Amino acid sequence: MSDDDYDIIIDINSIRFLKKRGWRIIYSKDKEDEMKQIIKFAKKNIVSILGHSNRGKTYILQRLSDVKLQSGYQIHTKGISIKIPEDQNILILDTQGTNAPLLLEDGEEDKRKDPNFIKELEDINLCQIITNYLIQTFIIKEAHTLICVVGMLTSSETIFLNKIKKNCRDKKQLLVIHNLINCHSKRDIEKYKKEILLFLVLMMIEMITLINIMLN
Ligand SMILES: Nc1nc2c(ncn2[C@@H]2O[C@H](COP(=O)(O)OP(=O)(O)O)[C@@H](O)[C@H]2O)c(=O)[nH]1
Ligand SMILES: [Mg+2]
Repeated sequence: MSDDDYDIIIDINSIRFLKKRGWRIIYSKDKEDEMKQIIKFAKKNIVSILGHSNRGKTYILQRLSDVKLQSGYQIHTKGISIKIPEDQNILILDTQGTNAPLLLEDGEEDKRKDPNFIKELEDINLCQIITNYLIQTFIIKEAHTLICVVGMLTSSETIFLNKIKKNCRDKKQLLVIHNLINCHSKRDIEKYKKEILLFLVLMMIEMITLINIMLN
């Protein structure tokens, strides 16, 4: 199971479960004491990753760090999942990712078609948005190296990147990976090139405006 790949999992599912059953912290069985010591004393370089679900975050972490982490469309990384590779001075924080399907409890799935449940679904969705916001804020603050994975730069990904850009003020290494797993044709790639150009132009305009404001 993919959970077994990580040393510690902080199972931040949704704030709506916080009061009911709390958030579980799962340690790998044979390493619990060792892990507590490492977290306490080691000054590791924190490498973390953010992005929508199924953008290849876990896959990329595995390829970059060469540690075993299973990825897959049906494998969902929990909350903040931590891996401390033995022979590297890094601590990897993998994250569940935004835009994931709603986390429903037993019985709620059957109520989906009930029109009265729609209001509840809105609240459940809001809880999940707030939870993701909490995770993002924590990761942006704590990571020394932050990797952001985007796909075809959808509007929500553009908003997400802008938010990261605004919040990464301290000396942080920021890497943006455009993982084009869903780009299948030449036409897709051409379209993507135009979108990225537009994004860069908008960024330049924003920077020039900022410089102007600072100079005046
Ligand atoms: N070959 C290949 N597969 C990828 C790449 N990025 C993601 N995948 C696959 O896409 C699926 C979702 O990736 P995953 O890392 O689990 O997404 P996450 O939810 O963002 O962590 C997995 O089956 C990955 O193996 C890539 O760059 N190349
Ligand atoms: Mg993952």
